[in-house]
Amino acid sequence: MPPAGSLTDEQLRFFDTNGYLVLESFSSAEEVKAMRDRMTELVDGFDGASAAIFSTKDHRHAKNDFFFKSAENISFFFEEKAFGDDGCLKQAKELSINKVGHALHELDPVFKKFSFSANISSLFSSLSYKRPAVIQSMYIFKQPGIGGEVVPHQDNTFLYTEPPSCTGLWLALEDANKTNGCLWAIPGSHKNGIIRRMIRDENGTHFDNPLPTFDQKDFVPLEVKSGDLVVIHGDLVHQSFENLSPVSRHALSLHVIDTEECYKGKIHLSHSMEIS
Ligand SMILES: O=C(O)CCC(=O)C(=O)O
Repeated sequence: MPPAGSLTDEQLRFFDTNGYLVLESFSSAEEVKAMRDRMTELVDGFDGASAAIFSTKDHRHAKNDFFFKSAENISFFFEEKAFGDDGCLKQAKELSINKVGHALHELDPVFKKFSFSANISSLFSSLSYKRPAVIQSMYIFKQPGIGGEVVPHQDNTFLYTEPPSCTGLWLALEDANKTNGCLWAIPGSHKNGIIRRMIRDENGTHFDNPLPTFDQKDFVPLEVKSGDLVVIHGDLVHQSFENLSPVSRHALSLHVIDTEECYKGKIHLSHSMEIS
């Protein structure tokens, strides 16, 4: 049997038309368990203090160095709604963390094994990448009751290369559905190019264009099972809603760029790692 990442012509056509693709049962139950268990250990070892809040609504995390330094380490970010009026966590730290990132692929053996597996490598061969490199990795919790929304965006806005080359990989580590905050995407939206870019300069970060209003009727839910992988074109408009349900929705997200001809110094590459 060909590796799970080796795409058929039909899958490539679907990806080209829609800008996303779901690869069912990409990861085994053992692989998923290994990553979930490892994250439990990492959270156990987290002191609960050295962290920032992550919010895609106001991008407050991008206003301090903690976020940018996290490209080189394993940092913890809290949910916006994790804190009470007294400034203390309302629940245990393991139910308060929004995500952990962004160098899990580089620094942690369990996440490294997945990120550089033969399946991932064959996926990027199928997508005709010449020198694919993982530029960031994050474990997203989408906590029960408080899991924050992720507003509509394109990954190329944040991980810009010339020409654009980012592909997102989103591995479900639990079943994801409309109730617990699955991904939603506008099929075909990747055909319209990049809407806006995040610019980082001496004044901090800003966007070159405002975020347009999208018609929610254009989004389709990407409901998936644990172990399924969603492949996301860098120009695909996607989002996820708040998780108000009592069930978490863990996922691992990797972003991969092609370093062969694309990189023009716009993003910090020193912590990207090539997929052989
Ligand atoms: O997990 C989510 O809800 C959103 C993740 C996402 O948009 C991404 O990884 O690009």
